[in-house]
Amino acid sequence: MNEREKVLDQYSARVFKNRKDHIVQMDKDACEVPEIAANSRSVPGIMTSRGCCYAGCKGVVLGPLQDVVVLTHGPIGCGYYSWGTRRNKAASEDGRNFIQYCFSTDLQEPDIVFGGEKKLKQAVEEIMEIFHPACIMICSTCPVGLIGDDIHAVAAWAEEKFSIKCVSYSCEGYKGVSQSAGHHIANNGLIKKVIGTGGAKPDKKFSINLLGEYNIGGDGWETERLLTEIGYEIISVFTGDGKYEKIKNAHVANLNLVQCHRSINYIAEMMKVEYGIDWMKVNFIGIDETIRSLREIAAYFDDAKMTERTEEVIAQELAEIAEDRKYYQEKLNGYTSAIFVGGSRSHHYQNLMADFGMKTIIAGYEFAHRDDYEGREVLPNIKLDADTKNIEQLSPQKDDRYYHLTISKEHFDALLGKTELEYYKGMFKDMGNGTIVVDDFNHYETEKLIDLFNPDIFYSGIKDKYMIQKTGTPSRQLHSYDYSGPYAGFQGAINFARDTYMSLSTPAWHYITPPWNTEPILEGSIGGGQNA
Ligand code: CFM
Repeated sequence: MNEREKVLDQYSARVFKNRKDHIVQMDKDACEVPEIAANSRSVPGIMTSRGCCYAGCKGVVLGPLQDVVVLTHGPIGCGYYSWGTRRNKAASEDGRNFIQYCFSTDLQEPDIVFGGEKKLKQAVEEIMEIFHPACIMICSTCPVGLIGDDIHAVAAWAEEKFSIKCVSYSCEGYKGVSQSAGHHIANNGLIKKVIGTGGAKPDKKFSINLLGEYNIGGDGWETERLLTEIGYEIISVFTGDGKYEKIKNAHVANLNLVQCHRSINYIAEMMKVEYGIDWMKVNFIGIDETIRSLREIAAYFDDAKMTERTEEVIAQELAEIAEDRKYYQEKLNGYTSAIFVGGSRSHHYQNLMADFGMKTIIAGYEFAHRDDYEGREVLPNIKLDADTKNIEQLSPQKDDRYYHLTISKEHFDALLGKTELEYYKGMFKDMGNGTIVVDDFNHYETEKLIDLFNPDIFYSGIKDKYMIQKTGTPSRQLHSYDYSGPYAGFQGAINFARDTYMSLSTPAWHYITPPWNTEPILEGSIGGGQNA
């Protein structure tokens, strides 16, 4: 039995049937890129680490917008628990930073019975009176979808009455199988109602949008610093420390950089059709990956001065971290790691760990799709199920007002295949033989894999961090960075290495005896029914 089979062995026939396709053990000789089941419903009753559709829309994509009031239409719990749980960092020059507030309509039982639209209008009126923002976004939670409040009509009313932008999102928690559905819904709303409404004309030469960068721990700021130092003009960031006022003019940029493919690829693809803007998959997590990304951006613009400046900045940044880099390479070389995060970082951070000689032996995404594992070449083979079809698929059209091409067809074709221009290779290609990949991992699988592989450190999130530490394995959060960061770019890589080395050298872990070493283990199967 290999490790994969040992994990699955505990499952009942029904659960086994579901989970077996979500767990892959890499065997490069048999198959370079295996197939994995992803973006499908979790098994009911199993402790998954996923979030809901509302979390993906309100929390992930819209939450970081500093000049937008994001109003949760629903009971207070959804608003309260989605407030401040992600480390959205924003610095506002004029003090108008709404992300420190929690806006909710606080629906009560009578509203559920008689309808909540009145309360929603009242909330919008109050927001206008107290905060007078230029843009309000309304996000529905589960009960709103069930009772059928027409939030879109209220948004239209608000636009008319207050002459503001008001965008409504039917992102009820149950809308999809995970927060991934919410990313898609948020992308749709931004492309339909915000991007391209600012009126600016494309006239800047080295202008870019940074997509899928949410400024966790200040990563966005560090990335922006590097790009600006080279000489790029950043039109907008989606959406870390982002602004409605900037995103509405995102259509003028000459290149879209995609950091998190999972959450934002829809906007990148649609902007290509509407405005002709090419997109490039970048990764500013990891030293070698940051260098690769900067060089590929330079190759795209193909300007001698910018290419020279890119190399200057790389050399300068490398010189600044040289001593620390060497120190941590010596300290971290040979350590093994496990990494379970949402839909991008489990891949990105493998590159950063490799910079310091660490090897990832367990990896998994909560909610990524097959292309995030297997690469975008798999896209034509993905069958859309009913849950996916439930989300609106837009058919964007060319916008003649702003359509602009930056590079020639010949140059574009020459870059295809050589760079990650309009391509993402996925996680599998970077994983070694014998390593294991789990889609929509749960707590049982996490525990079992620690037992089988005994990684030196386990990166994941708050839901499993303490459970992992109880096994005597150091754990660091890669959603929030345990309040540290930034981890992006050159300086960020050193911060990450420092934090990792600190965790690995904490003597506390050696004093912990996992409970199963001293207490009798309850025997049983998982999922009920017959055993496999
Ligand atoms: Fe993209 Fe993210 Fe992630 Fe994500 Fe997230 Fe996040 Fe994440 Mo937490 S947008 S997929 S929904 S990189 S909040 S900033 S850390 S699960 S791996």
